Amino acid sequence: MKKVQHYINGQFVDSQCGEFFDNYNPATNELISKVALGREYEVNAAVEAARKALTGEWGQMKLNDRIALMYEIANEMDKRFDDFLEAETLDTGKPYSIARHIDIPRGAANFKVFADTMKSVADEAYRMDTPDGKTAMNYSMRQPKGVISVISPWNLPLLLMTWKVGPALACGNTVIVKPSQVTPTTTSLLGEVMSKVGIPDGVYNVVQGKGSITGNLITAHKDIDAITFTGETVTGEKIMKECSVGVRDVSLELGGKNPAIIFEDCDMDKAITETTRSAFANSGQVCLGTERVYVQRPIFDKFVKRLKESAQNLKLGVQNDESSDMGPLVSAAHRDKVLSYYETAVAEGANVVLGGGTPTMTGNLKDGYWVEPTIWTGLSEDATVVKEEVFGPCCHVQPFDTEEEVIKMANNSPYGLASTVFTENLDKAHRVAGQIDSGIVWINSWFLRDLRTPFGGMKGSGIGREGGHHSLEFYTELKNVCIKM
Ligand code: 6OD
Repeated sequence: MKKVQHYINGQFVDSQCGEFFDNYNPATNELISKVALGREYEVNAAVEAARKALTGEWGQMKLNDRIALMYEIANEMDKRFDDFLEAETLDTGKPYSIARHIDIPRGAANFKVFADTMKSVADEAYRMDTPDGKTAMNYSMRQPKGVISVISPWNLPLLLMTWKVGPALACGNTVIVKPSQVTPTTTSLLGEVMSKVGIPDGVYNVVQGKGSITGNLITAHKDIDAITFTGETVTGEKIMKECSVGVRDVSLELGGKNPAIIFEDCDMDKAITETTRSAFANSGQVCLGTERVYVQRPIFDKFVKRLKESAQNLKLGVQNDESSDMGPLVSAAHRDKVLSYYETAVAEGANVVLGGGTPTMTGNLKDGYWVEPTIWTGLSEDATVVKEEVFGPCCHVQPFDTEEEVIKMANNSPYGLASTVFTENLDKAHRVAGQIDSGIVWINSWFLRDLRTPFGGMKGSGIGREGGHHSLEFYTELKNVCIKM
């Protein structure tokens, strides 16, 4: 049986206590690997190695050499594209058709973009008159924040982990990564890449484990300078509380209940294509995904009919079937949670336009964690599935009459991560984008990412912005030097 180990101080190791936990293929519920369970010993060893590396070869390295290493990591990831693809799709159950175009290329891109960013970091300078008639010069400089812990989720494991490891290393920090317990493998594979390209020992560390054990040990460790986390809002709140001890910095990318606003003057084909993606891609397990769809009344019936037809055409299938569009959910626990939302929707009076249960799968797929793509109408704004993040392949579609009304509906949420607006009217697009409370607004598109732009959420969707130069705010300390002439 394959083992997934920790990567600490440049070495792949089992846990000192010898404990492992099971990792399953979501499509079949078959055991695919045994994963080392990190406890205090491993967390302490990783923190110690990461701290030591800050003052060794890595800490002394010239910026240009560090930037060159970032490109080498990206190149090596590209060379091992198929290994990453295989590992990621087995852990998550997502089809090649998604991982090949989204997850895996973004792994390498996340190192390249921050290597590029570091080439153009500017320092500020201010000349001043001093009280005794002389002159002083102030200039700012950035230095690495120190040891950063990256706690990454299971929905886009490689993409979201490297989105944080990329800038952390490019800025000269050292990292301790704790991937989700259900998707451990690509984090470990990245250790092989780090070793191959010559990243010094202790710079990139991985401690595998469960959130309730390993995650808690990491967030409570006072020698970790900052934590960056992507995941559920409730966990984010706990991490933030923990980080208040020792006044440690935190960057949080949390949940969403993202609205799509479809105006009657939209290009219907575009709106259908993009909303099918935003609601059902990755089996709805994307924090940026659409779960609330608001459609202007004159086109409501037509839109619902066409969205249903489009979602009906999605082919559910295993990861290495090139023709499948949608895989299973990531775990049995998550499947049960999503199905319980499906039941609640019906209990609260939803009209089920499509799906609402589990599909009939055959052969060894019978035991996988499959759910149907689901569309509801007819619920009120207070209904559970209209308010809470489901994180499954589902959406509720509701009519609206006026622009003013739909902006209120869209903003009626404790979250504020992403939104989409479909209209061919440029003025309206700008006007509406300016009034929606979300960190990103996509007009006539979805998940179109320029990695230099600020990315993050408002309200309960997170704290901080990452991307391009914005990532420097979290991954560096800004210091002022004042020189009296
Ligand atoms: O594209 C990104 O950089 C990003 N952070 C996406 C987040 C997706 C959440 O599921």
